[in-house]
Amino acid sequence: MSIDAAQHTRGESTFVDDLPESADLLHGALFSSPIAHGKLCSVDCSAAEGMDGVQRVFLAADVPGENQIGAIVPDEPLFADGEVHHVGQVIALVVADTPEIARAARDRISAEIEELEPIVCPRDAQRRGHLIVPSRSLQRGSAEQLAAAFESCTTVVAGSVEIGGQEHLYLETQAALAIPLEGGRLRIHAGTQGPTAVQRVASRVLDLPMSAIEVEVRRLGGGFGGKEDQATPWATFAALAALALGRSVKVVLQREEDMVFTGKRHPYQADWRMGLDADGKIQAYEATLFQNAGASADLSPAILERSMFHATNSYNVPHARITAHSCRTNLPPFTAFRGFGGPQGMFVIESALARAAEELDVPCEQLQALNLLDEDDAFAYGQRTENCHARRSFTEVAQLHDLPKLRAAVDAFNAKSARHKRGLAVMPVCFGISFTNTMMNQAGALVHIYSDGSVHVATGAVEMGQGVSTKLRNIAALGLRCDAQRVTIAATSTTTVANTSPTAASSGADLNGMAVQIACASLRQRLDALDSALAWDELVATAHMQRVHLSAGAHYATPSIHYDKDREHGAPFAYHVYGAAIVEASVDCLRGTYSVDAVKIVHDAGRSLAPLIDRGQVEGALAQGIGWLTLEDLVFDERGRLLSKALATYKAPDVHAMPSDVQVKFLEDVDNPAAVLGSKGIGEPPLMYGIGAYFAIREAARAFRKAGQSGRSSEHVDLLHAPLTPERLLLYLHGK
Ligand code: MTE
Ligand code: LUZ
Ligand code: MOS
Repeated sequence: MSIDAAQHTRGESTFVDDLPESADLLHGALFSSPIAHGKLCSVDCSAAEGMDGVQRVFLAADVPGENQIGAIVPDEPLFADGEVHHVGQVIALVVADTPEIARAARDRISAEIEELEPIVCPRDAQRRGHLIVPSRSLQRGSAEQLAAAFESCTTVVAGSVEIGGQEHLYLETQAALAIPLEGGRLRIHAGTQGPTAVQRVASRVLDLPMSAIEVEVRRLGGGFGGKEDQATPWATFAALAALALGRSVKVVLQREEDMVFTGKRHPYQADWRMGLDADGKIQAYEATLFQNAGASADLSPAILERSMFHATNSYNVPHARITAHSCRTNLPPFTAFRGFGGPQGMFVIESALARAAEELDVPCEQLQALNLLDEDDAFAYGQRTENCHARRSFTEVAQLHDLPKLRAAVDAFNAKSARHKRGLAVMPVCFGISFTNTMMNQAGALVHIYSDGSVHVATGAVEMGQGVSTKLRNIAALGLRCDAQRVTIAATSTTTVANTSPTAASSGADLNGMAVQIACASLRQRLDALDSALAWDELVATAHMQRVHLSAGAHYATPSIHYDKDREHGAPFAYHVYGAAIVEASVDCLRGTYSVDAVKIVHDAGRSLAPLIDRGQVEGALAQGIGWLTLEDLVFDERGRLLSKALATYKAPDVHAMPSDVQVKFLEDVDNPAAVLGSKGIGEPPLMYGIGAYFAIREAARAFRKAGQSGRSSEHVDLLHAPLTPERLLLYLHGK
């Protein structure tokens, strides 16, 4: 069980907005652009400044250092300056005695904005040359070989898809509290996955050394990638005001502000072409990805890279070319979201396979099974598979649940039923673990054993509900050979472990866990040197008496990973996670409603560090994946305004959206030499099982269309776009 579970249940766990408030606390509210693209001519703050209880209004000119927060590309001002590039871009910060006064004052600010034409479509942006970074192309085999492979194929299919974005909907909205300390220093309590990122950006904006800024994170009420980079501005606003006013300042976004101001999962568009030989083997695959990056880079270039890497999912594709454009539009900067571009890349090849299966009139799972990765197969980025469980997990899930029988049952049902149809899809997943940016794959730990035998573990890992603290505690207890109950996990702080990567890329437990293991091993060695058979508490007390150093720090850097961007070649991942899911759905074809009935998963979790937590991660990720492709419809209008900006207009998956039958089996007897104690990262990969829900529903709907076109059973109907909402499904079922 999670070490936080009891506290959470009792309502005792604290989040940023629960921290004790000092008497001098002030509150911030943000005035942002109502216009997606325009010239910012003037801002009138006089009415706001004149209000009782308003302390100050901050604008771009009030930034003491650089008005710049872009981490990968310096293209994102903290405050809009001269121009606005998306709706919700912050123009001014109001600081007042209460949150109510701050918001009322914010509502009295006005800006004169000369509207310019917004771009909302990534293809438009690409056509006009508005790219975040130069486009990239990843290739397996030469261009000539690819062309020849297409020539030799007996089946070639091609198409286009559009994939929607996704709102993170973490329960705790973006929040930060900045406290001025003596000597011009600051402490920031931030709801961030990346305390060091907040520290670095605040230092740049405030023109202070990083050592003058402490960032502390107790836990997050969910992050899901939405706080990997995008927790930074709110913390920086709070810090700026706290430094200027010498008082504590809190900034907490309301739900609608959070939905409008912050970036989400990237919408993508893609063109693809796939060639198969007479045996059904994929010989050639080509995809062009158009990533809607929004108005500034944020993490888009890294996300684009992962989309490319995962564009062939679990398949061995001998000739491939993946071209990817990161397109600058006038929407909020899209950002990390569980899967980090991988899901979009995988959705495209699954669309191609589904279409190929229709063309060949065979069940898609037959084509999938034929093309799975085996040991020592190559990915398009050059790395080869090692300890590959793609085929094993696919075969196990098929055997465990008698896939041929499930398939026959679906076909039999559809033959008899006119209005209700069923569909089935298998979704294999192969996901690389490591930050694709090799430099980021490092972590630190600091472990203290106190003289009474209790243990304090500090790392750079942020607890966001994923259970990393529980895993770290288990690793420490094993390493020290003490009872897990003696181990406490510290709040994450830049003062205990420095220069940390964000907790992301499903590698939080991997990287920080290794550092903890190393620190504990050196402590244990010191205790073992006492050569005593004493029990833990006495052993520690004795060690202290004998002046043994009972603290240890350690650093871990993932060995042997590398990637050469110029050659688009390397081995960026420490290892891959594999699995497969069978998804069954049924559709009421009169009403366009559907249900996802069953999801049966076989997943490779390695040797789990906490089996119950890993099961929860699989189920939670699955729910997010199903929601992304079926219910969650992120809608912007042509002027770049978010229409789905409340829970009344944005349908998130609830318990009813989850299949009543979810079965998760972990592969048994699997080891992983590349991660701590043989474990595997688990946070992101299972999200992609949700892709199967889309294809299962789509298959049911196609069965209905086919039945309506008597005799012409293999007639091609266009692929649907995602998400497959009931509205979209109804149009497909009854449209022309
Ligand atoms: N689980 C919960 N409950 N809350 C979260 O915010 N984030 C996910 C995943 N699982 C998340 C979660 C994402 S996007 C990642 S990258 C991983 O957890 C990060 O944690 P880990 O690296 O410790 O697995
Ligand atoms: N963040 C990042 C990530 O910076 N690089 C990655 O490769 C990554 N992958 C998944 C999630 N977050
Ligand atoms: Mo997760 S998208 O790596 O925060």
